[in-house]
Amino acid sequence: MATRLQSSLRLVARQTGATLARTSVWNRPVAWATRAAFSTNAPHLFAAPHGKVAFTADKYPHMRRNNVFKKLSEEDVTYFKSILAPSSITQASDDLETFNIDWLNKYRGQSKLVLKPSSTEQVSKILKYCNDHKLAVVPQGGNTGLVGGGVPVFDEIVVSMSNMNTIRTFDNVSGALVCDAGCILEVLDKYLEERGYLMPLDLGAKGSCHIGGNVSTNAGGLRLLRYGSLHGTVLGLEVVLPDGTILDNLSTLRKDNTGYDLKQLFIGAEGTLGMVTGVSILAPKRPKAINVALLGVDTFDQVQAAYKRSKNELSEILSAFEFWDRAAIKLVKEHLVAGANDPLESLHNFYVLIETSGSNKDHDDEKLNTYLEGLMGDEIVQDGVVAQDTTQIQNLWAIREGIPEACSKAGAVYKYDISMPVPVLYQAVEDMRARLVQSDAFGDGKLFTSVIGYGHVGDGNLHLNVAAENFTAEATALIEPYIFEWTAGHSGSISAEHGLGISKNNFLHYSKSASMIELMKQFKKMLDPNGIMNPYKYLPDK
Ligand code: FAD
Ligand code: 2HG
Ligand code: ZN
Repeated sequence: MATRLQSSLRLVARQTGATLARTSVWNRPVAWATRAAFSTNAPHLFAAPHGKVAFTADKYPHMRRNNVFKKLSEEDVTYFKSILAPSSITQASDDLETFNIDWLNKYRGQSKLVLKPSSTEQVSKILKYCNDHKLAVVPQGGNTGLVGGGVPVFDEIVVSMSNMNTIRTFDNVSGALVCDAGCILEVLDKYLEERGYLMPLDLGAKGSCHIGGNVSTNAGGLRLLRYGSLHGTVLGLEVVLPDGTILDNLSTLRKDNTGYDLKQLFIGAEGTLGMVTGVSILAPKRPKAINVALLGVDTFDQVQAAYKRSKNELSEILSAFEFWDRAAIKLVKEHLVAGANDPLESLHNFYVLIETSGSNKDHDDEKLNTYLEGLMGDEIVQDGVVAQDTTQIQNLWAIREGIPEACSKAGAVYKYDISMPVPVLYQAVEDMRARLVQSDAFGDGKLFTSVIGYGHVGDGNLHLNVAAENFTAEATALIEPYIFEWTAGHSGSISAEHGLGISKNNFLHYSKSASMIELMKQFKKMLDPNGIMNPYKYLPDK
């Protein structure tokens, strides 16, 4: 151990030092690939044949179609044909599957119609018609959501934002970007890169998800620690209300204290209050110097110790502090997610990925070097590497970003996205494992094959993934509501960043009081009196 520690220390020190010599670890002949290859293919990478994904309505027989909603008729389609180009209307059953099935292959709706408006006015006409005729609607962005919110439950009409993808304006002085809601996150980031800026959020699904979807889920992601949540970076929104009213609040101002801040209501509303058609967002300057280090650690206490020190010693240059466990790296290795090759020599109980971003490389290198030497010297970490160039930076991130895909390849994955005080973060994983072992439900040939913990340490956000052979009522009953009770009992939130959709709506009371839920219902009623926007989701129906 001591020898390994010694050599690890040298390793990190040499890599962050002025000469930036490459070490044997980085010279290993591994097939590196870029992470974009994964994310741009996200929706269908591991999709089961569609016929095998059960209809949500069959899987959850207690759910009933609300017969207040009208069934789609030829007359309705004729109207939509009068306002949209033929290529913006999808009715063929094979083509509909992409829009009916979610990224996890868990939920499957039965929509017979997908509309792809190209302008805010078209969205307005669609919603007004649907509202007048009580046709239910599901807004859809990149369909990468993880709580079943972006796909229909029954025969709702899907309104896809994929044709609304124009960048409207960019202010090179303030960094305010105004764009259509259907712009893909990665495309926006590339656009900003050419102008010396970056998007203030980043996530593994960036090659597929839309900014409108990000806003509607209030996505957190990998750099929230540095740039904050969309509740702070979104400057304004253009929203079409269910009755067709266009709410133009595309402000580019940083300060505006005139009245209620209405845009906040739509950030994280998951398409239940209206359709977001335009987004104004504040882009920070792109950092000139980026470092990424990957560390191997023995215990979660040491992960916390490393995090505490990073806040002190890296402070203003710290831009991400992520962790994952041994079960996660095993799945990444087993399923060989593109580009995700582990450069550390042996397996560790925990891994920490630290990113620093700043404006002066020498300054950042020195700070990181001192920090890492301290961690090694005090035996807080056991091994580590620092990326030497952009490709290696991408490769280290590919391990982290590949975990959701690797988990999904492990079978049917139950996903829990919970926030809580950092000291109890990993206890949730340990308690869940212990519970499944005690129930004789964990291991080869048992109901569950893997319990994985990873997430955003800096945000107190754990992703607990439980891989099962199949999604079954028996498996579900072993983890729910247990995990929600556990979370509430530890002062946490049952949804840190993925939202509620159809998988968490009935558990909302674990995180919000009865009076808060009642007020939410009143907002919904006021803005969407016919309940046409994304029904059966978000708010409790029990
Ligand atoms: P969709 O999935 O299409 O829709 C999501 C919800 O928003 C639905 O309820 C939908 O009805 C609504 N909606 C979409 N567009 C609009 C619109 N224009 N107007 C109104 N409502 C709309 N999430 C995180 O928070 N952090 C992560 O780090 C993260 N990483 C991920 C990594 C992977 C590999 C995957 C598959 C997902 C990840 N997610 C993450 C979850 C997901 O990508 C995000 O929630 C994303 O923001 C969803 O965007 P989308 O365009 O795909 O939305
Ligand atoms: C991430 O941080 C995402 O990688 C996805 O939020 C987490 O799939 C998950 O559970
Ligand atoms: Zn996350």
